[in-house]
Order: sequence, then structure tokens, then C-alpha cells
Amino acid sequence: MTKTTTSKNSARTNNDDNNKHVITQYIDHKNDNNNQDIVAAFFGESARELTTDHKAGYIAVVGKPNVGKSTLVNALIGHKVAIVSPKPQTTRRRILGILTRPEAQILFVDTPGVHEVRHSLNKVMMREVDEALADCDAVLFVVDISHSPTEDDHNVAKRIAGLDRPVIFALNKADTVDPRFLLQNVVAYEALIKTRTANTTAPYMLTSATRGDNLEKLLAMVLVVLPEGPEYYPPDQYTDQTERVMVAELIREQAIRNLSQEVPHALAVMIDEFAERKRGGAAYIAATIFIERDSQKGILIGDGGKMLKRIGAAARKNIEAELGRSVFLELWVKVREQWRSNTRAVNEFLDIQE
Ligand SMILES: Nc1nc2c(ncn2[C@@H]2O[C@H](COP(=O)(O)OP(=O)(O)O)[C@@H](O)[C@H]2O)c(=O)[nH]1
Ligand SMILES: [Mg+2]
Repeated sequence: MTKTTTSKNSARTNNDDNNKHVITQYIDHKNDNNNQDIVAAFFGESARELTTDHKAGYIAVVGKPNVGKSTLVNALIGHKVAIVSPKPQTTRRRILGILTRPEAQILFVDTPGVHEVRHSLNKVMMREVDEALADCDAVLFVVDISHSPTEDDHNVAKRIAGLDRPVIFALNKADTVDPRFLLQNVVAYEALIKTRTANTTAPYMLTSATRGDNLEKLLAMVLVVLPEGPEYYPPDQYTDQTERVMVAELIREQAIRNLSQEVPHALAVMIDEFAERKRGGAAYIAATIFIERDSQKGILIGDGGKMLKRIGAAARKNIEAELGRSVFLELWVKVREQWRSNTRAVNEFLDIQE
């Protein structure tokens, strides 16, 4: 790994051995059955014995853009609930990911990354975050442990600060952390929430959503703060999104991944038709990708339609995997001038009923 030395991180910690200890203790994807020890370490000995009553509740998954919230929710649920991309602001609405276990039903609410409000779109996205927080039983605050906290992390902390709900940190991207900075980063993130409750710090778990490390340990911690409750959803349901919405999102995901600069932010996808074909058994799906300017239209379609074809082919593969049947996908492109600044268009594209 290339060594990047920033002024914040340049002070080399003198307890490297200690850091290694933390890493071997927590970054550990083997099943070593010490989840209950970790629970006891954070919540006290009495938390070892989780109640035998069934638990259920909403966990708001919040954080700044691009820390891996959606990847983490998908990994925890074991299904692709939310689309993921290396570009920020991929998630635009609250998305429910349902995890049903014999002892509990955990309702993870994935949210857009907390960021500055520029358009009506950003305003709606931040409202989604605040509503998820207002309706939750506990908060899963996801951060990128490979860096020290930034102003964006402080802004997330501020949004949580007024809430009287348990907070758990997922210190994500642990697979990329430089061990020398691990402890100081952990302490810095802990401090974000520390100020709220005088003597206690929020419990945390180092995770790697992409590698799947420590997810069971994180779940064990979430179970402790989950209230008692019944199964709200059928055990085989893993999201609240309709097939139409999921298909539109899978198309948007490929468009985001294949395009660059400002275009990914200007994209919206609407399903025009979703029908079962009588012959051949394939589903017929027609969708329109909206962009904000004519110049973006050219980029999206590409030379001789190459780009649109590439997006369509990749999206179709994922849609077929999701629906479990073959799909005929037709994509259209339309310009809707400055739609992100137009509340009506935002509500229409995000499927929000006012
Ligand atoms: N190395 C590494 N990358 C991750 C991890 N979790 C997420 N990512 C990547 O970070 C990027 C943003 O992920 P996403 O889930 O869309 O972030 P969100 O904006 O917080 O929902 C994607 O490229 C993911 O593959 C992780 O634990 N380790
Ligand atoms: Mg996301």
C-alpha cells in the first residue's frame, strides 16, 4: 500500500503492538464464537444473556457518503437491497433491508449519505435521513476507519446528537486501514458521540462490508439494543421496494458506474413498461433514463449508441439475476432540464407521494 502521510495522521503512534492486538482481536472473519464476549465488553456482563423474547426494530444506517452503508446493509441481509457505486450520493431514498432470524427481525434502514444541500433533490435526500432517524429504535453510524473523521462525519454526529437512541459505530473499510493509525482513528470516531452521554462511549465494531468481516459480531451488538417485538414482515421478504423500483435502481447503478463527472448525479430512471411476454417467457421492460442537459444525452448514448448498449447489457444481467428469469430490456433517454432543482420532478423520479 502506498504510504500517504497527512498532517493529521503523521504522528506515528508508539504502541504499534497494541494496534496489532486490536486488529487481531476484531478483524477476524473466522468463526471464533466470541460474540458474547464482545457484547459483554461493551454492554456489561448482564448483556451476555440476551432475552429469550423475540426482538424486532428499526436500525437507521447513517453516515457520510461513500463509507459503505449500502454495501454493509446488503452484506448483513445477504441480498442486494441497495445499489452500490464508488461514487457518492448513490442512495437517494430510505431503503428497508429486512433480516429475519429465529430470535429477531432486524429492520435496517439504509439512507442517503449526509451531505450539503444544493438542489431540491439533496433536500429530499436529507429529509429521508432525518425521517429514518426519527423513526428508528437505534442508530448504526457507519464511518470509514481508514481515515480520521472529517467535517461530514461531524455533521452526521450533529444530526444524531439530539436523539435519545442507542448508537453503534460500524468502523467500516477496516480492510484498508493502516494499522499504525487504527487506534487514534477509533478514539477520534468515538469522540464524535462521546460528548452526548457523559461517561459512556458508543460501542463499535471494525467491519469490512466488502470482505464480510465481523458482521456477525456487529449483529450481536445490534441485537442487544433491539427492543422486544414481533415479526413485522414475512420471513422471506428482504426489502420493501417493489420489483419496478428495484429494476429502475439496477439500471441507474450501471449508468452511474459507466459514466463520470457530473453525469451520475444528474441521472434518474423510470420504468415505462413491465410486462410478461406471452411467447418466450421473458419479461419485457422498457425504461427511460433522464438526464439534465443535451450535452449529457450524447455522453449517455455514446458513439453509435455504444455506451447505452453497455449500460443496458450490464443492467439486464443483474435484473435477470434478481428476477430469476430472462428479460428483454429497452432503454430510452430523455432530457428533463434541471430536474434536481424541481421539487415536482424530484418527487416523481424518487416515487415520493406528497
Ligand atoms: N475496501 C472496502 N471498500 C468498501 C467497503 N464497504 C464499501 N466499500 C466500497 O465503497 C464504495 C461505496 O460503497 P456504498 O455502499 O455505495 O457507500 P454508501 O454511499 O455509504 O452507501 C463502493 O465502491 C464499495 O465497494 C469495505 O468494507 N472495504
Ligand atoms: Mg448508499
